[in-house]
Amino acid sequence: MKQNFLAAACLALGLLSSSCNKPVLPPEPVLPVPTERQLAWHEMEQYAFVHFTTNTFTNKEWGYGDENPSVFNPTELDATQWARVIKEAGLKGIVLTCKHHDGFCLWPSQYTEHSVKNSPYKNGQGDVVAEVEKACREQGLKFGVYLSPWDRNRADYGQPSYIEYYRNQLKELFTAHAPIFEMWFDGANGGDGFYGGAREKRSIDGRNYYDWPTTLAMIRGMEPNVIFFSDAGPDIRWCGNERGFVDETNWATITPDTLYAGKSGISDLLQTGSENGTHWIPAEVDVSIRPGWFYHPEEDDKVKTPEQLFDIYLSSVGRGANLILNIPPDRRGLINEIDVAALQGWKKLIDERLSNNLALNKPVEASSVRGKAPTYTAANVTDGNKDTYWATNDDVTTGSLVVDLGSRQKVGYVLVQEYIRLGQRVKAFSVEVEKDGQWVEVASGTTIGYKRIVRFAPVETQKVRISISDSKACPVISNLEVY
Ligand code: FUL
Repeated sequence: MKQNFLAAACLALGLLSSSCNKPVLPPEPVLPVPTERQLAWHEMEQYAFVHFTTNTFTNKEWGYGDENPSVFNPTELDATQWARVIKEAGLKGIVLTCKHHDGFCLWPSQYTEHSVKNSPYKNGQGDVVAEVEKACREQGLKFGVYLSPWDRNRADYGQPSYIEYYRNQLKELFTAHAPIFEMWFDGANGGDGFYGGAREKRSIDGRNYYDWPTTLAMIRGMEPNVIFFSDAGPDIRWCGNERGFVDETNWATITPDTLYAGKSGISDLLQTGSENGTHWIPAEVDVSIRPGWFYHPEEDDKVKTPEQLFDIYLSSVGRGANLILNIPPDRRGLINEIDVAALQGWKKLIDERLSNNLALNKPVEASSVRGKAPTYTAANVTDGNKDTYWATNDDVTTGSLVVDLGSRQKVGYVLVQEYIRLGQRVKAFSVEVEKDGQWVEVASGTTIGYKRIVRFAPVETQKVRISISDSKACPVISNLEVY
């Protein structure tokens, strides 16, 4: 009687093997692993970038810094429209260019005259940063800031006093608009600029001039959960291109030293990360819905189509990166109707193709289960719970999962996720479908990471198998979806 009770308790707890002799401990993490704030960032998956400043009115991409603030005159600016369109597209936040390279500030900073306060916008009484933040809060979107380190307007750019100016502005933003989920540090620096009338080329030693460690510590003190973006992290990295993809092989791990070395091939490295990188610094894919980052009327016929945006989704979110999709408001201060239509079409494609998970709550069989313990059972991958996972014994670094869809279904996508709290592991996998009693390979890949979506020519099948053929340690899979 007592033994039966013990066995039942063991099974209920799920922590012991079916023989109930010894506890089956979870796999040891494969280091490095993400921080809590990085995990929260991974789960956002996609958000918007909004580029808007005097460039919108002067039709430039990089303002020189000598623009008269009077050119900034959006007559119908409606931040609520931005936030609504962005939310309806399925994006989870907005990162706003509070100041681009021209130095013009979208808020009435007390430290400069080069801002909205000297523009016709709301007769100098407007504050675009505050309006966008408020609209984000109302729509349940997160808010992030871009503040260009390179400032082509400031006379003292290149001097120590500019660093103080830059930090003062960060204090203004982080004090008035907390919580801020992401801070974008742009590495661009073209050298020449207005610089208070000097109109010259200035070169700075980017690695030392900004004294980033002090600046980041200051911000972290104000906003402990902020995610810092820069080419090299520290929290998230640039993906190495502005065309909307990371490599099919995408490690969230990388060694920051290799990024600072300034050698050729850095873009390739940023696109793949490194299998044995020392830090968890996942990639963010930044791309614009239009050719430029700012609105230009002549690009109205070059807005990406819903299909192009869907491809970008698969090559960013579908490869374990996050997507920051730039949507630049036009001169009225509205997201243009053409962009709105493209976003709506894109959302429709995602909903049509990736919202009816045929594998949800369907039975799964695994090649083996860690210690034969229910805690690590195969069914954890289809239970819709991201906190449960299937794992194998430590000495098993290959394995497969077969999901039975219950009846023949037309399938064309498989979505897989590793339980990244225990590190990124998988190096090679394949997807097969059962056809006339045989397994037929329809796709294969390398890394999985936070999320991997593979697309293949649609096929009818009742059973789908995912096989892991190479992994840094025992595979730990939290989710498997089929569409
Ligand atoms: C680049 C900048 O130079 C572009 O203007 C844009 O802001 C892009 C997101 O980053 O480095």
